[in-house]
Amino acid sequence: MGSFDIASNPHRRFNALTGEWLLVSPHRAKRPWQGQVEKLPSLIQPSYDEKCYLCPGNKRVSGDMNPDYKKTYVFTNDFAALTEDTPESKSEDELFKMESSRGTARVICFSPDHSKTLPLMETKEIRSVVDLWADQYTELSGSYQYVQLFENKGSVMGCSNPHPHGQIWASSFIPEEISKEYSRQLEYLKKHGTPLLLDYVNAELRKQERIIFETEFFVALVPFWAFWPFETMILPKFKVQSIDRLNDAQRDDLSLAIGKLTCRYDNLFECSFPYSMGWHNAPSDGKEHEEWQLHAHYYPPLLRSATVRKFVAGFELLAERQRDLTPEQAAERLRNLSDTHYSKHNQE
Ligand code: H2U
Ligand code: ZN
Repeated sequence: MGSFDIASNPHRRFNALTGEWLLVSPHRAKRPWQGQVEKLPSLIQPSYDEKCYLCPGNKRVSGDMNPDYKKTYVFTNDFAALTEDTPESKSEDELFKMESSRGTARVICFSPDHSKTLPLMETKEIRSVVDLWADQYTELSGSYQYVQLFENKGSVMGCSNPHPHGQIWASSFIPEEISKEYSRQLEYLKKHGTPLLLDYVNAELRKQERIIFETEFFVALVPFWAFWPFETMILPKFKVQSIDRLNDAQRDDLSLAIGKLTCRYDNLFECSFPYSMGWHNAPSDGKEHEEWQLHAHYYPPLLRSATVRKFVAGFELLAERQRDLTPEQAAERLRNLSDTHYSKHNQE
């Protein structure tokens, strides 16, 4: 038994943001990259699909017609998981606790072009999406305790349509993940007087082990406690609680960062890279939320190639989440990728 080496010995890492432990087994990841890396045929989509319910001018399942939109488009989800007019109900029974929930769900089209996913957009086109997220947050945070802005991309993530789009769910309650992050950030602020994620991003910038890239105002990194093989976060380098508070220059810079990260993701396995991503804005429950820092999480399911995904089963489902590839190895791979999309390289 020699001395402990974090790059090769099994260990547990603590997620400072959620308070959960994760098992890391780096010795198991020694094999992956010798294995064959399969390539999927690149997902070429037409700019307009007459069968797509999100394309401009097309009819949705509800019978409503989409307008001939030019940039972005928002509508109330025809199959919303939350309803605005749910009757009040609550049970405090210790074993059968429940409460009724209210909310709304919207679908947002990122582009009128059926084929233009975020990594294929110009920075100024991504900027329209950032502005839309900010406006939606402003509007919905006036009526709901929490607004979740997210994107489910790829059929492996259960996304039903390749047309570039995201969703927004606004709820009368603070959901579980947010409530965990709130407790941890509040506790940290009380102890140190500074926001947890601001101290975290500064510490990561000093270490330079998990940074993928930096822009003027933002950092993309693989968090120390990442669970998914290529999980990342986008973090601001300055104090800000929600996306609506970003100024013009910061929004432009964020659009650049989103373009770079999603492009590197596509380049990793030369495919339209699937993920679930979302913004964690401060809850809109009327509190100040000095503890909160705006951030995005990207959770991609792919492990070794476009066709090998990670499954959450066995020990991970029953006991504790686990990963093989270390966050440092994942960051190194993403750091070394190009900011030019592979489809453009291949055209040259
Ligand atoms: P996905 O990201 O899961 O594919 O979401 C697409 C959403 O679009 C889904 O939540 C909604 C579905 O309810 N939808 C409509 O609102 N109208 C339609 O005509 C089809 C799909
Ligand atoms: Zn479409």
